[in-house]
Amino acid sequence: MSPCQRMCVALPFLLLILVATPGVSVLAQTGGLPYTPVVTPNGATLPFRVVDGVKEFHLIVEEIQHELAPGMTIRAWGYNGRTPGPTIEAVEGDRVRVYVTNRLPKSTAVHWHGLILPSGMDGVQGLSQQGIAPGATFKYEFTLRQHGTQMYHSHGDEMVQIGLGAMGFFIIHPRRRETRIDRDYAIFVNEWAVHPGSSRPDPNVMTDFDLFTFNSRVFPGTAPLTARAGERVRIRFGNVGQETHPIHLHGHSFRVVGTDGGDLPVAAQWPETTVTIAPGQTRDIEFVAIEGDWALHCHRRHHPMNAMGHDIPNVLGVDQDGLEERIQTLLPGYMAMGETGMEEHAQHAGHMTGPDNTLPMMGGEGPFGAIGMGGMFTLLKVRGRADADQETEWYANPPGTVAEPAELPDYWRSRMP
Ligand SMILES: [Cu+2]
Repeated sequence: MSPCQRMCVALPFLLLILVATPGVSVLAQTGGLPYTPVVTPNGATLPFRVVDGVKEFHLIVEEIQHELAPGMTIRAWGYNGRTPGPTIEAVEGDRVRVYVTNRLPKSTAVHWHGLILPSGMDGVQGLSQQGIAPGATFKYEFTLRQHGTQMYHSHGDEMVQIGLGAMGFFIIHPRRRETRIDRDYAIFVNEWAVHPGSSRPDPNVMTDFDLFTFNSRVFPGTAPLTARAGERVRIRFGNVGQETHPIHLHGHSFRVVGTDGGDLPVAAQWPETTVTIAPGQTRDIEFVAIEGDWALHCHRRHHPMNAMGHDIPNVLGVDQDGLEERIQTLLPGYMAMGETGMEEHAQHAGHMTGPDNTLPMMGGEGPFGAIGMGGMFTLLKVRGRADADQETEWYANPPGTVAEPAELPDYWRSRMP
């Protein structure tokens, strides 16, 4: 048994002792917080202050310049300078007060999605409250009567305001957790229509989106998730977009451990390698991290792609010999591509120029060449103790564990058609 495996076996017992010992809580292990703080990759956590026992937050909804990846910035609407807005974290039983200041040119309201609260605090403009006029500040206050991965988003002219990025996580930790989470991540899945050469997301698009994001970033602009081998990792996914996103993690079998309704009892958790997050849902997954560099991506084939034009003719298998020169007399710089697939786009991305403020379909270099991905794609980088601080490097595969060119054995060669 490796030291790491021994640790994994011993850890639950240690935790049991800690949890079962009066006066000792998980509090002691997390620097004063009764939970492992959530990390929102490419995002932030909303600071709070405590006033007479109430956790007080301030959200400012406003127009922002948001970078999807180096080379492309959009004019979005977000909270406190970002989309998704900063993650709100609190604990079941907390009383929270959230001031919301509207710096949009239009009235808004903030809906606390999935929260159990008084009807008048639900944040639906016109139904539960007056709209927050431009320049005005409203106060929301309620007690958290549940735990789970919840969300907040605009509920005034939703199609436009959410379509431009007005969303964030509202994560409520349970008072006590039986199993410690070592790494806790939160990722919004979303899709955008930003037409080539423009910077304003088009909220009128219903189905034909061209950019697909994790926390409003596209690969290679997505921050990797990191962990040590053997650690228990939770990833929370949220979706207030238009599409479902089946998110697939390589190299692991995870358990779906929570929904918007809170943590699932152990007997109700189910193993998966892909979890689908529909609009309006959140899903939490957990797994024990295994060493390596692993892909985490949406499994809809167009979603790990950038600026995907869907109206192009299919030239797969079409002989384009001599075509390039002929078309270049009309369109200088034309390149005949797609005859054997799309992957050459990744190679051409470096020297071809597209419209301003538009990303190539895919990009990102791996240790063995171009990765050929964009959009909803990121990396889970897991390292053992020996490589503790090397998650910025590529994983050093142990000798003999990388697929490589090989001599085909006679047995198979003789049976080749
Ligand atoms: Cu997707």
